[in-house]
Amino acid sequence: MTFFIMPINKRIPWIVLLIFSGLFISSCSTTTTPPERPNIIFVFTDDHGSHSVSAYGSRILETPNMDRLASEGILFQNAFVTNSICAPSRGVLLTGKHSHINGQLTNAQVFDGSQPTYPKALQEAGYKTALIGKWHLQSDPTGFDHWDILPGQGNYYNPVFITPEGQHQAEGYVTDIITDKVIDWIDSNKDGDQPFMINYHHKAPHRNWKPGPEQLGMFDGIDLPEPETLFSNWSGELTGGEIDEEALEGRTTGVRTQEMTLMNHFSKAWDLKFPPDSVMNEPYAQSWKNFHSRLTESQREAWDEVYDAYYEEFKELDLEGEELLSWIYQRYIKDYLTTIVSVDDNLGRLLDYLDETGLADNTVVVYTSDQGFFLGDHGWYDKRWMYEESLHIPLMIRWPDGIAAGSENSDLVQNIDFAPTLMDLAGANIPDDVQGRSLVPLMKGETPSDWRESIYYHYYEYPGEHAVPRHYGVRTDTHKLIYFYELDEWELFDLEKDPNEMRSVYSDPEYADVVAELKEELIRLRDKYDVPEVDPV
Ligand code: SGN
Ligand code: CA
Repeated sequence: MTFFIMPINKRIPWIVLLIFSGLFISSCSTTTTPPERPNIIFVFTDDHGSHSVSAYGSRILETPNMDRLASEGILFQNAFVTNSICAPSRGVLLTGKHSHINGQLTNAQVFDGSQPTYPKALQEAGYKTALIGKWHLQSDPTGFDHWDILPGQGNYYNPVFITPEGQHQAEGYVTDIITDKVIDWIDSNKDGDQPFMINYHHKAPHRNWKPGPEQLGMFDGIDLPEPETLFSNWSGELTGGEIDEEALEGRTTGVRTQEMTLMNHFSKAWDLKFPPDSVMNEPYAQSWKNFHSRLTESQREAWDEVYDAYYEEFKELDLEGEELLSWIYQRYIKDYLTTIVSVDDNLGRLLDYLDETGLADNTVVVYTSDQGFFLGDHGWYDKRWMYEESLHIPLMIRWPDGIAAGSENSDLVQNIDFAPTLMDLAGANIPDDVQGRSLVPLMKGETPSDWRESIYYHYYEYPGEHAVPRHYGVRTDTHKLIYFYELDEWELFDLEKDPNEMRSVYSDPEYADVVAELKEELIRLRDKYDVPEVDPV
């Protein structure tokens, strides 16, 4: 990897130019009548905020292979989840139904794998199906001819995998290993008489963001741009707990009481990865020690060389307040981005493999994530909120035989649409009770005239890690109304005037009509999606 930077000024964002080495193969594709049964590769990352993808205008990273996928296919500008947390998002992916229907409301439940899912529908339609990587649904996968999954959250280094035959441990970095397994499986199944569909599920970029051996230290000596809202200070984390009531006017209790600030809820052990001996009394110390001791000797040497230096810098600088937050942000975002660099490199490896084998033209490659993520926005990490950073997901789809290169779509699409889309591509029957809609017409630039004009969202995991209160809401192209129902508190955002959602205008008389309209729309959506009156958790 080579990259150059042009620093301008510490407070004005830096321009960062990352030039990635490696082949950049462009293919000229034309729209032709699609063959009936394409192969499908569903690339699914864990917690990938789209503001770290250059095709979405990221200011902090170049992702050449993701960009290649977008420029050779279609990029969806307005793709969202229904419930911004892992297992629920996977339940939605499999079923095409909201959490209250598929039963996966939080990460705590065991997924009911006996219900209809798209992998089963594809199997019935004659597809060979496989799942490799993160699963997180506690029950064994159903609907897959082959599966090889990480237990729970899995490990970045030397990960254990579970298959129907039992467990095995691989040596190396998880993103490389998962990709090797995916390419191997495709290679052994590409010449059969069945089309294939594979779920290629990464662990990255999930917390606690461990760089692979090739990415260790790759952003050293560079200052990455800070998000505009890094110093929101909504829980008084920069002012000794004192909250600026005026700045928070109209905001609900949850933003003050959440536990996801880089300043106060970032572990020196687990998140900053200080040497295990230096953080024995810190939260997560044991998990951190466990990780450190699972590295091979050469992995540990390479790791310690880089991370010991960060710890020394931390001690030497002895920062406080905003300067300390800036320092933590740099450490956080660099670790986070290194994991994405590896995802991007491995995506390139897969795309090259598809080119070399002649599979590229009639293989649909979908790239998306189980939810978005706060990348220091509002001083936070994690997800869960209906706010843009965690609600929005990257979504790019390439299919040279079926999608015109360079397409873009800005309709409101949601993860309930994945299952019906994949069923549609495979020529499988889409059951009437599936709540999403196929994206295939949108992929061809033919949005149906009755396409949705608003989306429904509902987050349930409270009490829970990071203390985000339960809420549901509606988002249109221009506004978002959120109801924190256990607190009986509302927020309304004007997304055109306030894209960072800094100020709720719920009580502003000028927005009374918008509030009334959106409340009506929320009732309509809850009715349409059969949401029970009483909260199902
Ligand atoms: C872990 C993380 C949390 C994260 C949840 C859910 N803590 O518990 O920060 O919110 O996963 O993430 S960690 O100490 O284990 O890193 S999810 O993507 O699986 O829903
Ligand atoms: Ca996730």
